[in-house]
Amino acid sequence: MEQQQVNGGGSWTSFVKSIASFNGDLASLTAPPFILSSTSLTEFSSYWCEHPSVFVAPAKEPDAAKRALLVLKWFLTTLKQQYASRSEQYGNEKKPLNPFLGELFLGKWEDDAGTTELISEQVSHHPPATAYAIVNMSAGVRLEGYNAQKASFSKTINIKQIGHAVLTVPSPSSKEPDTYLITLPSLHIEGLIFGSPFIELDGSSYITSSTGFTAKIDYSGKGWLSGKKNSLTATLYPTGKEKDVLFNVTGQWTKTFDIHSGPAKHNSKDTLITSWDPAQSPTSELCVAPIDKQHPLESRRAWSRVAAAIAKGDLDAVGLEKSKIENAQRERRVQEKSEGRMWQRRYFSVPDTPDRVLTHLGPIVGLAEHGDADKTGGLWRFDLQKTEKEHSRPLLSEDEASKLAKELLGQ
Ligand code: HC3
Repeated sequence: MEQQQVNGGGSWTSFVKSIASFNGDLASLTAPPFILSSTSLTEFSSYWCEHPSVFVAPAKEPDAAKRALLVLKWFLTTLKQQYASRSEQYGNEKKPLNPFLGELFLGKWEDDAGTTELISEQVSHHPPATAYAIVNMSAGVRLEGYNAQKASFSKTINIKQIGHAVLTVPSPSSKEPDTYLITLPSLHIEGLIFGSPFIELDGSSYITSSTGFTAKIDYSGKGWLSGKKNSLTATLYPTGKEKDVLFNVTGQWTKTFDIHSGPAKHNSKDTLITSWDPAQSPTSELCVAPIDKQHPLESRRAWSRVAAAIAKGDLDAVGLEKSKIENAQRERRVQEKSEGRMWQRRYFSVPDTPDRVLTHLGPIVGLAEHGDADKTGGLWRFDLQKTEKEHSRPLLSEDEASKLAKELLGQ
């Protein structure tokens, strides 16, 4: 049945028809109200660490191959949150808010793994790119990365993810930590014509390590190899020796997956090392400051009026509140240009020296030395100095905060 029109929003059928002439700009899709989310894409960076103890587990493993396996396991456990949590929560995938330049999403997890901090920042608006860092100081584990999306239409909306992530884990046998270069899977939207869009992953993604191991993950959906939706198979092998499979994984990234030693053709009860069942592994809650204590550029504070309008289903107010932010941002960019200045990113920089991780590991997984810098506004890396400066800055007074909100967000 066709979804009903709410407050002047278009019907699902007209939305689906409009997608056929889609120009690749995801932000420009005018979706019906029930598909609008009040969550900004800057929040999506938190999906990388909803099980902090799994995130830090590699730091405790002395064997390099098993450490690489734990990194693969952690990566696979993040997929459900990343790509299926909205459909599980709301019954369908939603259209997230398109972050403005400088938007921040900050939080921390406090649990058995200690404190794990999240910093997510919109580092580019044209093209849109979000950078993030997730750091657990006590375990010495750090994830940094950035991403953008390139969309196209062929039968459905297809999204290629641009960018990559780098996980740093202390090494028990060397002063230099291990680095793991992680590529991101492609995805497409299923269920569009039925009015209940959800994500399916496709193609392959890789994790390759400075310790000489590579994992290849293959994704498939219903009607393809396994016949089950959200299927995956993965192999871990010494880099360059794809046939010498040390470990393999099979299952579904939304349900359970099994990790076996050796190649899949020998899989049996005896080769099973462990299974992951998300239903048995509750996620850790991310702590975010209350809205009135947030910086005006923090996502939930900045979008609070838009979120309230979405909750009410008031599309006119959604449009009005969004355009206040967009107009203020446009004016800001014009002003910066006229003054020969650039927006200063708070936590991330584009280093002017070649990136060591990409130089060494990029070619193994098909990434160029410059990453995808041309499509993400730069090759973004977490900047510790900037972060220390940010952390030592005094909190804004109410007056300063409202002045900034007016100036940057028109509110
Ligand atoms: C494509 C997507 C925006 C991008 C989202 C990304 C790739 C962002 C980085 C995260 O780490 C992983 C991730 C998960 C979901 C991706 C979103 C799914 C849908 C959204 C489109 C812009 C909305 C398309 C409209 C709709 C609802 C009809 O499908």
